Amino acid sequence: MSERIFSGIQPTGRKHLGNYIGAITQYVAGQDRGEAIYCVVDLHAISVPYDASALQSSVYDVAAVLLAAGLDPERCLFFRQSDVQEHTELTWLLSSVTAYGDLTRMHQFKEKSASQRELVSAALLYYPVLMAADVLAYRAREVPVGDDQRQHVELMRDIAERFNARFGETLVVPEHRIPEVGARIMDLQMPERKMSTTGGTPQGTVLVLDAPNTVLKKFRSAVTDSGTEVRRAPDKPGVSNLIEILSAVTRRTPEAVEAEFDGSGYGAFKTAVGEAVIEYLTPVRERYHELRSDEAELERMFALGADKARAIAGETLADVRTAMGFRAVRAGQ
Ligand code: AQP
Repeated sequence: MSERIFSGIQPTGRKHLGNYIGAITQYVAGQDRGEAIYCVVDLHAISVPYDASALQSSVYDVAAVLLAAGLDPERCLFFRQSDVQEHTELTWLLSSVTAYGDLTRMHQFKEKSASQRELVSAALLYYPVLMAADVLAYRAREVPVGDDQRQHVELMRDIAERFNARFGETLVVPEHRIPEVGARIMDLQMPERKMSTTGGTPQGTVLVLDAPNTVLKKFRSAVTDSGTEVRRAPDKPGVSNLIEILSAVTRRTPEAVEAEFDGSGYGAFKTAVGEAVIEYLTPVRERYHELRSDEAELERMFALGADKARAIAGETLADVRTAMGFRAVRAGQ
């Protein structure tokens, strides 16, 4: 059987270039490599303050972005996390083999809990256990993610290994797949921080659905440094990031980008990166609007996906329940 691949993405239409290069392009490529399973992780979205009345709309937004990028429900299994209740039950069962201390050490928990003003929810702490349940429910071998999710995938490996050691071989221990170029796209205004939905600057965050002139403006005002050379270096995070972006969107090596722009100065280079990104994102933006307008079709796709997902996750959950000493409860029982 071909490799099973699983990844999830949060519901928002404000997907940025980091999400696109680091994760979404890998999802599309995964369809040709193995049995690809992707889901919109709406249950993860409630770990921070959110607008309940806008949640479904955000789910449709991200679904349309993914389909516009090339996800094809005929070639992958694509569903909405909250439609498959097995994820939540498995989260609780896996929490018994998850170390509390590990959860408090997760970078994402530390950063996001520090930025919450009113409530640091237990859901924020539990986020990686739910993510482990997402992947382990499908016995996926490969998890395509950006570099910021490396620690969460390490944790889900520990959870699977501890479960198997305690209750017998039941779960597949997954591995992350992080792209060589574009695994960590940085904010254009603060290139020492990753481009981010919640933690970045608006001017330094390029959205997949930004209008072309907005994209160009953001690149033209990108922070560089006082030098003139277009080359990667630890003391040139802004220029290094732009080289990485151009390399990813034109599918060339960073060395080839450096050679092409050798001696051309930052102004011309920034404009060239902006124009290449516009060319890269325009077909996605155009397809998005068409797909987003048909919510009934998106719902139909989610319903089909959920049925297939439940069939797989239900089997795993039954095995986990049995291994842990519970009655199995399979569909129809
Ligand atoms: N800057 C980035 N460069 C490369 N990849 C990135 N990813 C996120 N930021 C970058 C990857 O995108 C996928 C989307 O995951 P998500 O929708 O669950 O969002 P997230 O991981 O929480 O990242 P965001 O969108 O930046 O939100 P914030 O910062 O608000 O948490 C993941 O595979 C991620 O690695």
